Amino acid sequence: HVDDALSRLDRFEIETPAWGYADTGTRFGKFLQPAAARTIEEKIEDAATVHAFTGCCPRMATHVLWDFPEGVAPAQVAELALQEGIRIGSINPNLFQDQIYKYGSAASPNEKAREAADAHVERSIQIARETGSNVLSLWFADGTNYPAQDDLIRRKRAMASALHQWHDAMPEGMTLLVEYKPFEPAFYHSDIADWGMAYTFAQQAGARAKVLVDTGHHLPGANIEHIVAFLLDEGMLGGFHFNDRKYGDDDLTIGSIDPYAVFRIFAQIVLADEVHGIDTRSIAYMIDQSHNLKPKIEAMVQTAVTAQELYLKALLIPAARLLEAQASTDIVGAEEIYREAFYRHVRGPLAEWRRHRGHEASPLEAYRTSGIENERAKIRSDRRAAEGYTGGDRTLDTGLVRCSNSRGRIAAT
Ligand code: PSV
Ligand code: MN
Repeated sequence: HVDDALSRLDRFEIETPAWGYADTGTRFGKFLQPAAARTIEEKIEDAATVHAFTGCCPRMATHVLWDFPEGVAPAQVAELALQEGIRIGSINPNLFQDQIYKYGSAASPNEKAREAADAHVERSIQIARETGSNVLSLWFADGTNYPAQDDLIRRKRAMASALHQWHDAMPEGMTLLVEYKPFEPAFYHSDIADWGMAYTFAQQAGARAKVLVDTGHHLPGANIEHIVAFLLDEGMLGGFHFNDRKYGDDDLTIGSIDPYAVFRIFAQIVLADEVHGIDTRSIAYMIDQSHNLKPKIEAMVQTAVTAQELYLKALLIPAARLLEAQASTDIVGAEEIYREAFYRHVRGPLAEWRRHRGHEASPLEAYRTSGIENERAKIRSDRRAAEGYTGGDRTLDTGLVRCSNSRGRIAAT
C-alpha cells in the first residue's frame, strides 16, 4: 500500500506564490529580509530554487500588478521562468490596491472602479495567454465596513455580472477560480464571504468557473473538509490556497497549528477518488503564505514538504476497511483507521521516494546547509544598495520597481 500511495504522490504538484518571496508585512509595518526577492526575476529565481530542492513545485503564481508592471513583456517572463526550470502558474489580478478601489472593484458603486476592474482583468487574461497560464485566480477585497453603507443586492448583482463577463472573455482552456474570505479588509460584509457565495457566483459565471478554498479563509470552527467533500461531489472544487491560521487569515505555515485538520481535508480528496471515482486530478494546489519573519525560501520548502507528508498519510488510509467500519457503524474503528494513518511515520519512505526520483532526500535540510540563503542575501543587499532602494515604507511591496534592463534579462518594452 505504501508504494501505491507514493506513486500517487508523483502527481501532487504544488504552486508557490511570487508574493511569498517578496518582503511583506502587516498593516503596521514591513520588516525587510536581506535575501527577499524584489523583482520578478528574483522571485522566479527563488521559486525555481524551491522546485530544485523539493521537485514538487514546478509553477509560480504571479500577481499582475506586482509582477507585470506596464512595460514588462509577459512572454519574456514566461521564457525566463522556463530557463530557470519552472512555469508561470495562476494569474492573480490585483483588484484591491489602487485608490480607485476604495469602495470595492467589481461590486463598487463607482462605475469608474468597475471599469478599471474590467480593464485590469482583461489585461490579466491577456497576460495569462502570453505566459501560457491556464488559471485566472480571483480574490476580492470587495465589501463594506459599516451597516447600511451600500446596497448588498446591487453589489451581488454587479459581482455576478462581472464574473460572468470575465468568464466568457477567457480562452477555452482557462479556468476561473473564485476565492472567498469572511472578513478583512472589509469588516462589516465581504461580497464573497463564504463557499456558498463563491459556489453560486462560480455557477452563474459559467462552466469553467470553480471555487478556490483558501484554508485560512474560514471563521473559527468551520468544518473545512466537509466543504471540500461537498464541492468535490458537485464538481466545483477548483483548488486550494494552503496556509494555516490561529485566529483569522494570518498566513501561518500549513499544518503548523492543526496538521490533523489538513490530513482530514486530504482524506476527503483521497476518498472522493477511491470510493466515489470522482476525478480529482485537476485540483490546483497552491500555497498562499507570505512570511514576514521566516526566511522565504525555507518557509516555502518546509510548507511543500509538510503538504506532501500530510497528503501521503491520507493516501495511506485503507479505504475498503474504512467503508466496512462505516457500514457497520463501528465509529471507534473508523476513527482509529484515520488515526493510524495520521500517526504513521512517513518521513523515511518519503526520503527514499525522493532519492529514487533524483531529488534531495531531505529538501529542507539540504537547502539550509546549501549556503544559498546567505549568498542571495549578499547579492541582493548589494543590488539594493546600488539602486538606492530602502523599502520598508509600504506594508506591501508593490514590486512596481521596473524589471531592470541592466541585469540583461527581461527587457522593458
Ligand atoms: C488576501 O487575503 C490574500 O491572501 C488572498 O488569500 C489572496 O489569495 C492573496 O491575498 C493574493 O491576492
Ligand atoms: Mn488566498
